Amino acid sequence: MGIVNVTPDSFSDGGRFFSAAAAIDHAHELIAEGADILDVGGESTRPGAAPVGVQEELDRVLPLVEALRGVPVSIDTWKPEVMRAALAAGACMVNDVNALLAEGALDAVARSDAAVCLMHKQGDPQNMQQQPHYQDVSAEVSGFLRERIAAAEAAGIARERIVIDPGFGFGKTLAHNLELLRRLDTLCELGVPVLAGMSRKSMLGAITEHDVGERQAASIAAALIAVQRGAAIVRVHDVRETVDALKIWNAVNS
Ligand code: 7PM
Repeated sequence: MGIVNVTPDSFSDGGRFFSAAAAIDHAHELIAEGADILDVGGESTRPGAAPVGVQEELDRVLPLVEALRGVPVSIDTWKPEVMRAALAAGACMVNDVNALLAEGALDAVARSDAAVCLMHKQGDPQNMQQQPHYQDVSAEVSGFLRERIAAAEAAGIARERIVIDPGFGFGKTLAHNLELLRRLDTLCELGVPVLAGMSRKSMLGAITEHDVGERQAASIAAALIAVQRGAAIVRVHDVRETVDALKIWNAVNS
């Protein structure tokens, strides 16, 4: 899953792709590099990110989703209105960092035939990194995602459409993130594909002491480890490099 942020404050590409034209070019580059799906986001959800209104988010993402008809696109949003509009414009997946908890979100996805990623987070971008706290982070994240799978199925979303994600960096300390990566296999026991998104995140910066622009090797390592521990999808910025790393892993495993 290649990342296409259409936001002015994206933490890792500094809004390089805020214009639709630049984002469209980048999207096609990522497909050429081997991305299987593109995650299009119009509201940054990194710690401290400023909230974005529905219309502003729609204005950012719809031109891109429409221009990418024919390309598998995931819409990275928690807003049901944005989900509905992006699905109508051709998106085939909803990537919801809020696990369809918003009013109307379950219904927006249930009415479609789209896939959905249900992600765990503790708190919101404005506060989630202040005091992350868990008794047993792996058990609590698994328990939450188990509940969200059940809620999605109860709303009529078939299990085959569901992906889950522990939400690295969303209300987790470095220790929590590492524990979740170490025990990613327990998440895989829930019986649906697992998505892992660690690309260029601060957890990697904390370990390597590199700034966001110097975290490519760490991001590739993290993606490979996630796949080795059962992840079916990795959400990355550096598609070409990650594809090559996973080709080596797959060659060893074939
Ligand atoms: C902190 C830093 C939090 C960077 C979020 C980010 C994920 C996602 C994002 C993820 C899924 C960024 C990310 N991260 N969707 N969207 N899983 N499913 O790249 O880990 O800005 S936003």
